[in-house]
Formats: sequence, structure tokens, C-alpha cells
Amino acid sequence: MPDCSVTVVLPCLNEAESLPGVLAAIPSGYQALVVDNNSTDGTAEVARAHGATVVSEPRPGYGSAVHAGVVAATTPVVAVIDADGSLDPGELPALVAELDRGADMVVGRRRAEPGLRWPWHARLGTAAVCWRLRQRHRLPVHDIAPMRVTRRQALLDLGVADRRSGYPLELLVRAAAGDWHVVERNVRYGPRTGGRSKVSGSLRGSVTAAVDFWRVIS
Ligand SMILES: Nc1nc2c(ncn2[C@@H]2O[C@H](COP(=O)(O)OP(=O)(O)OP(=O)(O)O)[C@@H](O)[C@H]2O)c(=O)[nH]1
Ligand SMILES: [Mg+2]
Repeated sequence: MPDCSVTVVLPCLNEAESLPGVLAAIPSGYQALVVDNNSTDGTAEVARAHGATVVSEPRPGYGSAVHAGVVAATTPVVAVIDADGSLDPGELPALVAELDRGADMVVGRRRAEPGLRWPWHARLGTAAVCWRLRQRHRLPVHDIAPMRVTRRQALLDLGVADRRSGYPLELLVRAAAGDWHVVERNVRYGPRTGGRSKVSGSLRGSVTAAVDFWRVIS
């Protein structure tokens, strides 16, 4: 896969602090596409100043931002990664290489760096959801696709409809239904490098995610 064929979609809600480091770690040749979701901390300006293309998505929600990024991308392959510095874009080429080996989607499995604070409810929720994905959907996964790589058109054709935090989970369920070859690879998971947690580190985010997950998986 030529490097110029990959767009890295970064869904962002107030990630101005961590974005510069994340953008600096994007492999050369890959195109960075920041989807700004009503940030109030200058995320869009910081993204532009560090060479990323910026798309604005006014409809709130992680899934809204990701979908807008995939639609706006013009390359045959899209990667999606958090913009909080907890995951390393430098690991993306290893995932992209699995597409060349026949995978339809390659997903990361977060492996905590020593000393990482990872709330127990987030770990437990992920474990429960993945158990269900393995049992009911026969998907060989142990994480909910925190970073992932797919072919753009195939992803759009899947028709994922969730626009909040259920998006990655619905993607996995639809991929299973479509008999996609899903490959999981370990990726390093560290603390966010700036800004504030929107999901696992906040009560509101955790409850929203749990409700969204349950709607998809029940
Ligand atoms: N566009 C958009 N992005 C979001 C929303 N919620 C979370 N994100 C992004 O999704 C990614 C993951 O959110 P985090 O806040 O890091 O959630 P988390 O990983 O559970 O929490 P941390 O422990 O702080 O890492 C980040 O890049 C956020 O900016 C949202 O409502 N809209
Ligand atoms: Mg995070």
C-alpha cells in the first residue's frame, strides 16, 4: 500500500493540548485529517498550524466526527485514531500492512504502558462487550477497535449509523455480519498527553458510552 493512500482521521473535541504531539507522530506520507466537533479551545487553529487538514462537524458525538472524516477523506484507505496522545500513530503502518495481507479491517488492542491509570469500569465494560463480540458474533477481538484501519469505500458501504460512542462497536458488529476478515494487533496505550477525558474519565461520558454500547450489542 503506498503511503500516500492513507488518511488518518482524528476525531477531536477540545484536543488542542495533545494534538501537536499526535500530528508530529503521523507517519510521513499519511494525510492528517482533524475533525473538529465544536471545540472551544482552538483545536482547529492548532491542527492547521501543525499541517493537518481540518473538517468541521457541528453535529456532536464521536461517531459524527468519525463519519464526517471518512466522508471527507479522498484516499483508498482510512485510519481512525484518538487525538489525545494515548495511542501512537507511528504504529499505523503495521496495521496498514495487514490490509495488504488480506485483512478487511485491522484493529488495535490496547496494552497498557506500565503505571497507566485505566479506570476499572472502562476495563470491565470493554471486557464484557468483547466477550459478547466473540461469543455471538465470532469476532476474534479483545478491544473495541480504539484505533483501526480499513478501505474507505468498504467502510462507507457498511452503513454504520451510530453517531455517538457506539460507532466502533456497531462497526465491529456489521463487519462480522459482512464476513469481514478482522485482524487485531497489540498497540501501546498510555495516558492522554493533555486536555480532559470525555469518556472513561468522566461519569457522563462513561454512562453515555455504556448506554450506546448496550444499544448496539443487546
Ligand atoms: N468529535 C468528538 N470527539 C470525541 C467526543 N468524545 C470523545 N471524542 C474524541 O474521542 C477520543 C477519545 O476520547 P477520550 O476523552 O480520550 O476518551 P477515553 O480514551 O475514554 O478517556 P481518557 O482516559 O481521557 O483517554 C478523543 O480523541 C476525543 O477527542 C465527541 O463527543 N465528539
Ligand atoms: Mg483517551
